Amino acid sequence: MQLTIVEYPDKRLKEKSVKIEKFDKELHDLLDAMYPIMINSNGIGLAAIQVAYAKEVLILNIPSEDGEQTKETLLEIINPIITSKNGVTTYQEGCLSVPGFYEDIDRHETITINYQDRDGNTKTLTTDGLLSIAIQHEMDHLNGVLFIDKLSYSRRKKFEKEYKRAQKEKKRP
Ligand code: QAP
Ligand code: CO
Repeated sequence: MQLTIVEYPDKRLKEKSVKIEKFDKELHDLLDAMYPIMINSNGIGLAAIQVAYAKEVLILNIPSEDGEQTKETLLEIINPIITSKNGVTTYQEGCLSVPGFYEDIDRHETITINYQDRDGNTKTLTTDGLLSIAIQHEMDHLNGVLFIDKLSYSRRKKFEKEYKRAQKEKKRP
């Protein structure tokens, strides 16, 4: 399965993802293909829509305190729903689909989610810190929402200008 990362302003990033019903080889192949592309792109989180699969699938791999990112802490989250949330926290977010741009975004500080693992087992997770932020960021992707959609009008304008400029720069021969 050869995947590539879909980048803004590709319209596919606006698609709503659909629930996973079958926890079969096709799902496992997708999950297994998402991991290396996330790691090779220096990512800590990836939603399936970012590789053009509009399915409620996301993976997260938050580095430990010493900066090490090991597959042992990989989280595979299918069909997540937030069942409880508390507090507010701000973090300078980025996104593999919006390369080179980072902005402060407000999120819930602590969340509890219900989700399924790759075998369809139901799980509950309560978390805060970077993992909580990353889960909320990735869950937004399932609804076709990017972190730049949460910016104020003026910051969004600043983003569009900077991003277009950077894209032109990229395309230069
Ligand atoms: C989502 O983001 C996230 O611009 C995951 O040039 C964001 O992995 C989780 C990345 C904020 C927690 C907090 C971005 C890599 C990676 C770039 C990412 C880039 C290279 C973003
Ligand atoms: Co993202």
